Amino acid sequence: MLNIVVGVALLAIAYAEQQAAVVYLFDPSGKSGVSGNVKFIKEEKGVHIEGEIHGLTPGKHGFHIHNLGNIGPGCTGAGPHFNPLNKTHGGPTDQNRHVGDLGNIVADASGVAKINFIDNVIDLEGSHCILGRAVVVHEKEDDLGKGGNDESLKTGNAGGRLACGVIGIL
Ligand SMILES: [Cu+2]
Ligand SMILES: [Zn+2]
Repeated sequence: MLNIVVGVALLAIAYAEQQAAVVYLFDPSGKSGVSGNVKFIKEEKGVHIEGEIHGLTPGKHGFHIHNLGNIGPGCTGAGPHFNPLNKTHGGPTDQNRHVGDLGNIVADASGVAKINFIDNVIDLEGSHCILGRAVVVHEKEDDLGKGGNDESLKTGNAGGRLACGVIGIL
């Protein structure tokens, strides 16, 4: 009996502590036609990122958390990559990366990118918290800081911003 009570109590705590966030991405300027939904679910190994983006050209597109949840003026209002540790731009598995550097998503021949991976640098609380910031999908491939020029170490040369959205509590 005590086992059951303790078990139920632990389950309740686990449930209450599960954190999740969601973002709807679109182009505020209406030009790109790119849109989608992404969820962020905190798990033991990190933050599980899952979703789907439509309307892309086939291939790789830079996918980042940008600093500000300000998309009223368009996706440029989101500012630079979320970088609380003041590092240079990199890929998701690099030691030297912005907290917001989530690498590339890959669109198939019909322009759909299915997203499903875990990142253990972003968080839904604390100093790496992404809540209220913006997700941005870019025109081009992110070179992950290996492009050999200054811009590569800032933005990965990922080009224009096709869609963005503010990350909200789910
Ligand atoms: Cu970006
Ligand atoms: Zn970056």
